[in-house]
Amino acid sequence: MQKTLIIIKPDAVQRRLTGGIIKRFEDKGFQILGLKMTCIPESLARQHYSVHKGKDFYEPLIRYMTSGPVVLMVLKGKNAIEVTRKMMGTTFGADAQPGTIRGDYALSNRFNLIHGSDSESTAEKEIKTFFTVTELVEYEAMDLSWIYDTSTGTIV
Ligand code: IDP
Ligand code: MG
Repeated sequence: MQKTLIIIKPDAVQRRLTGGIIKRFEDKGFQILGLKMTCIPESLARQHYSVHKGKDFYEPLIRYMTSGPVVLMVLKGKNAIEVTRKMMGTTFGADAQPGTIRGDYALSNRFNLIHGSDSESTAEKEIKTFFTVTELVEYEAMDLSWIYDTSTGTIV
């Protein structure tokens, strides 16, 4: 089972899309291990997006990510990183496939509502950056055997 960090970005919070976005991930079968609302300090935003440092969209991106509260979430599930990114849609709102979060609710190249980790190593790093150990709850999902076929001893 994989874990990933999701950020419901300031535009999504202001547009009251938080609940709808969380619902999509819950409906899919992902388990929420951590959830909180916060404002990301500028230093943390710079660190989180350091791969984009020097690009023309870096400074506006930092202003965007620090412009209001965000909702941070750690999700767990099979192939969580790839599946959540598929559910998010491609980066630019106007290009994103209908049926995805960005495809259904975004038009902007920058204000695209949501972040999701893009690899196992970044997920591990990002989860540690935004959540303390005590903020993450490992608990048994009672419906696990209906989300997946667990009858053979592996998760299918
Ligand atoms: P991702 O969020 O789909 O992984 P990245 O390429 O990692 O996309 O870019 C990080 C964020 O920076 C995007 O989600 C978007 O908010 C913003 N961004 C990326 N490319 C552009 C651009 O060309 N113009 C404006 N903003 C951009
Ligand atoms: Mg990215």
